[in-house]
Amino acid sequence: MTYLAKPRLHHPQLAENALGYTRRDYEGSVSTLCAGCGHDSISAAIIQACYELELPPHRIAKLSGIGCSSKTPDYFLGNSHGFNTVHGRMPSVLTGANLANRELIYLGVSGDGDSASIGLGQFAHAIRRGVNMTYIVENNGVYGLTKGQFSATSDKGSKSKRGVVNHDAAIDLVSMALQLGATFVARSFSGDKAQLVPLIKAALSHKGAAFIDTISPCVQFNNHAGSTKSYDYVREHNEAVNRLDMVLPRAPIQVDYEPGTTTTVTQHDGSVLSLHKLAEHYDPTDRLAAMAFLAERQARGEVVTGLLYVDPEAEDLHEALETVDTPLNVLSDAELTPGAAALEKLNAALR
Ligand SMILES: Cc1ncc(C[n+]2csc(CCOP(=O)(O)OP(=O)(O)O)c2C)c(N)n1
Ligand code: SF4
Ligand SMILES: [Mg+2]
Repeated sequence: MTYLAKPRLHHPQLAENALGYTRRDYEGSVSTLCAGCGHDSISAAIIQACYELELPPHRIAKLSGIGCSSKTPDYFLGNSHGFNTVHGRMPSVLTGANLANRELIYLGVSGDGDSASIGLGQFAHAIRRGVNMTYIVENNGVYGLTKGQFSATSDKGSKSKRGVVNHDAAIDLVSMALQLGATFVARSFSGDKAQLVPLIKAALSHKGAAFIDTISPCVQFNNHAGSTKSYDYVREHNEAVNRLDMVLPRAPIQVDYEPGTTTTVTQHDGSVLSLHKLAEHYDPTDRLAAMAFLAERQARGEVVTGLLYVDPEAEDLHEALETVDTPLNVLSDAELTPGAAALEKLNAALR
């Protein structure tokens, strides 16, 4: 039951981060998802990432839409701000919250139905505007909550559990995010925590629109032979372009990899992304090359994962709009209502 809180007791020697919090302090209530659902692994990765980044839970705002995936914010970050919107509307509510208070760290969690069908327009505009957020789609290629209809990310030719063939072309959210101007784009797999945790950490540290498409098998409706979003299919066709290590600004940079096979990218906040190249010649700072690489591999039925693109110099929506630095909720009445003379001046400027 979603209202069942986890017991607070934990092992007295459970490790603490620099804030004195244990991993348990980043958990939420008991999950009600099906045992083995990929979404629960993504929740665990988010918990681990926030714990390792030493984020104060009260500084995080988690938002979602509707679906099994969108239920998950109940199962992590129980001490953070949360808003469960209506179906497909998470991006606009997140944009509004972000404009009102730029000091919080925004985490949007959605599903392939939520973002690629009813919320496609919302997804597109939040990404192209460069809202400072981490946007995770828990992509199972199916409407899990409503019992297994094809979603817009189901591959053409893939089969439903009952053997029905999907005749519609699939939307690839990663390619869309690249085309729309996202400044951090990654794909991962719920079954690969070693890859997913650093990607979430890097996305949370990124300034601008960071998008992670996470293939997350639905064991109930889309984990059979014929599905391209099953555990077996993704394991067999996963092609990682790089392995990421995320180094916090204050930590010494230690990289184990052979020189020549590692690229480092320093983000706005000083964090260093250390990328061990797995695909020769893959450059995660070249947007056009990334799009071409994805299209080519997709045509071969491969699932390309890793950090696909990053622009470390990205600006966000606040810079484009030249908003005030102070969150709106701490501005005084006088600052929020500058009076008739100021209004008259503004109107005159628009005539
Ligand atoms: C306006 C509206 N239309 C339709 C629905 C029914 N509905 C609920 S969840 C969902 C799809 C969820 O799919 P996805 O986002 O992929 O999440 P999953 O359950 O697969 O994680 C739909 C169509 C709804 N809740 N609201
Ligand atoms: S129906 Fe599918 S997506 Fe929903 S909880 Fe079960 S396994 Fe997960
Ligand atoms: Mg889904």
